[in-house]
Amino acid sequence: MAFFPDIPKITYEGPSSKNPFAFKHYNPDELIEGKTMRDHMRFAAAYWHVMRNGLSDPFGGATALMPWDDQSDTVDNALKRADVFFEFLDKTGIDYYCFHDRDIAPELNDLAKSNTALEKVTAHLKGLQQAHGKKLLWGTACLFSHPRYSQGAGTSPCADVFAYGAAQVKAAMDATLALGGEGYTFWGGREGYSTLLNTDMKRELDHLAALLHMAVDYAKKIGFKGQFYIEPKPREPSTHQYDSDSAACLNFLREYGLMGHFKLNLETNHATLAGHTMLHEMTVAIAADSLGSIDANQGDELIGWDTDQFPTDLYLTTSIMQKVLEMGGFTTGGLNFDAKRRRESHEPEDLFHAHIGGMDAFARGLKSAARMRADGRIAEFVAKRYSSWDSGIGAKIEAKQTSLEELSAYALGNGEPAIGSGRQELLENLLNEFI
Ligand code: XLS
Ligand code: NI
Ligand code: NI
Repeated sequence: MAFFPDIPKITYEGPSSKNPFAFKHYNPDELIEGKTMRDHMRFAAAYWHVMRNGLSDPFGGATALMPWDDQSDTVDNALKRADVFFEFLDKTGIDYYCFHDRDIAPELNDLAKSNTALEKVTAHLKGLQQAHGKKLLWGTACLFSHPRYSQGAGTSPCADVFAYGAAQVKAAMDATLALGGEGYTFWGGREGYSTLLNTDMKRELDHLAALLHMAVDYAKKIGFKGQFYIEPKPREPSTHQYDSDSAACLNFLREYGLMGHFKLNLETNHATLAGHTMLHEMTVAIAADSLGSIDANQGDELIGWDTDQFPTDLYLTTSIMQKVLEMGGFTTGGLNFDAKRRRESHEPEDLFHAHIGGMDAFARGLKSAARMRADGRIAEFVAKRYSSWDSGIGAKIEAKQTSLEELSAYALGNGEPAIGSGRQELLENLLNEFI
């Protein structure tokens, strides 16, 4: 059945194509640094945005046209949506997807019924994955929409709510395992606070860590070998979210003995909400060997919300792909379009324009980053900038073979140090050569 009858299969036509339903830069089988573009990117579509986002905003309701969706919270409607979604994956050539339990299956009026609904949809998705050759990048549980989670799930002041959330995590992990998911994500939108007047922060953090440890234990029990991720975000919906940025997440994981079990799933718009660039967040994560996956989107500097726009900024995609190449590529992770169309882009074909644009923007970013690396001048400059650490007193400091006394004697005999220019403008000009 064709739910998008007017949309052809999107193929690569090259930069001179004027066809809006074609890739101008994303050529899945083209080799870059010896690996296909498809394998570099590992593009994923977000079930929640493609199938479930009606495009409402705080001031107005849904605008998205979804002629296939009868708007009922039924398993039948959920199964039909899954069929639509896989046609979308086929036509865009996206290999992976990500979901929350409540995106793919309805939350019914009791937990047992919701679990059964999730199992039914999971079985259907398994068949669709096999038939269409698609894979699950990661699954997750929605522990933020239902009113019971208004004060958190893993950090709820109410133990019964925590238990309910844990039950949802268990069922979502079962679904992820059944679908061969390569990862499982925790994004704690409500795991934070609105006011510290009513909050026992230490106790809440202990509980959140306990939930994550239970997930690690359960994964062992059921044989789930996928990668666990934490997705940082500073706020929205909570006033302060505990997993606020890369550094805060890493500190939390270290403090609670979870470093070996979790990597980070970094989202561009969350980085900017935290007052960082995505490049900063990636650099922090890579330094701790903890960059797992990416939620690819971009924010709007003029709005200041998590606007989850499709990535089109070539400087951004170049810097992201430069870091991905630098770390040796994704292993379990990928580029998940956690992005939505603007409310004004309400027609089904806009889903295609959005993803085509994001994929082409990343393809250009990948090519620019590879050109930059092949050229080598930027890397050479950085290596040279730090070359005083390669020998002499620098090497001694790095090897921890010196002391304040020795360095004092050295500095006294050395005169005023000479430091070279940082050459920021030159490097910015160089970067522009490759974009
Ligand atoms: C929301 C988050 C969310 C996670 C998955 O801002 O990005 O969509 O990716 O729960
Ligand atoms: Ni996200
Ligand atoms: Ni987001």
